[in-house]
Amino acid sequence: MTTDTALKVADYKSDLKPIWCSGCGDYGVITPFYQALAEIQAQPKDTVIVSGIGCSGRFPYFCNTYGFHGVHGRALPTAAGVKIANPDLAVVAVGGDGDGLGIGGGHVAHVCRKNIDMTYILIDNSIYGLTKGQSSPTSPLDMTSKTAPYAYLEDPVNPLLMMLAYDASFVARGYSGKPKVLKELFTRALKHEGFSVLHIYSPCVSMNKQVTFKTMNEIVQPLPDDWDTSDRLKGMEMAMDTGTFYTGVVYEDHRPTIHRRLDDLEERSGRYDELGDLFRQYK
Ligand SMILES: Cc1ncc(C[n+]2csc(CCOP(=O)(O)OP(=O)(O)O)c2C)c(N)n1
Ligand code: SF4
Ligand SMILES: [Mg+2]
Repeated sequence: MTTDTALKVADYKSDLKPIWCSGCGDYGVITPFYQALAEIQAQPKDTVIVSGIGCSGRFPYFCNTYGFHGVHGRALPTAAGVKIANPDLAVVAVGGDGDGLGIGGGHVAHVCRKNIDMTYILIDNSIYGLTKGQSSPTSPLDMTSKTAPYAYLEDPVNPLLMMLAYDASFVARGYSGKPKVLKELFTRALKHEGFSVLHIYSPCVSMNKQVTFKTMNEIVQPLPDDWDTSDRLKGMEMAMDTGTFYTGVVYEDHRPTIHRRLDDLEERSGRYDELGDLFRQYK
């Protein structure tokens, strides 16, 4: 139910209009993101969007929240730092396939296993868009690019399988050609208490002529209605089916976040004066 004072979708848009190429998939990501922020009535003053570098890394500029456009590959550790400094903030990290799976790929495991309460939007276009078309960790085998003029000779990273293997506590997959579905996925990811990852395929219409809206439309399908989001192994099996791009919430687990574990330790430490004193010093 909304009231007159409720925030509207327009309240989450900044004064800067996105400068992505015409037809870029990222427009189909940011619009449902604004809608989800309005749906959960996120307070702009309590929301921080942290990004790495890339076309996708421009996200914070276009949102009427706090933002931090950091360095390439460091969206996750920077976002983790923001959350640790002020756990009351809602923190969202955003970045591309190059940012999050190439230069920044080493951070993923550690954020997943800490189960920090924040959301990661991984915007995948299988290319380095901003730097004009080099192969990325998700470029398919044989795809040509500026750096692979004949054929790409490496096998791609499977982002979904990776997030499930590292046991992120919420894993979903979406597609910028299906913005209505994305709105629901963003809403659920933002509400999840713990580390939520949303892997979104978002075609780059300028630099990647091989994985396109047309080729993606042929393989995108919703997960079955009776999908069991508690079955991680089944999720991993599904992630290995690279012929179909299933969208939806793949996996959800409700284990305590690191902040809850810390609170619990603090409570337990009350039994040991020395440790209790130490905690109080840093509170
Ligand atoms: C340390 C460092 N290395 C390389 C670059 C150059 N660089 C900027 S963005 C980028 C890749 C962007 O690709 P991706 O993360 O997939 O984002 P997209 O533009 O596709 O959204 C690279 C290599 C940089 N800015 N900093
Ligand atoms: S280069 Fe690609 S990813 Fe970047 S704005 Fe243009 S279409 Fe979008
Ligand atoms: Mg990219």
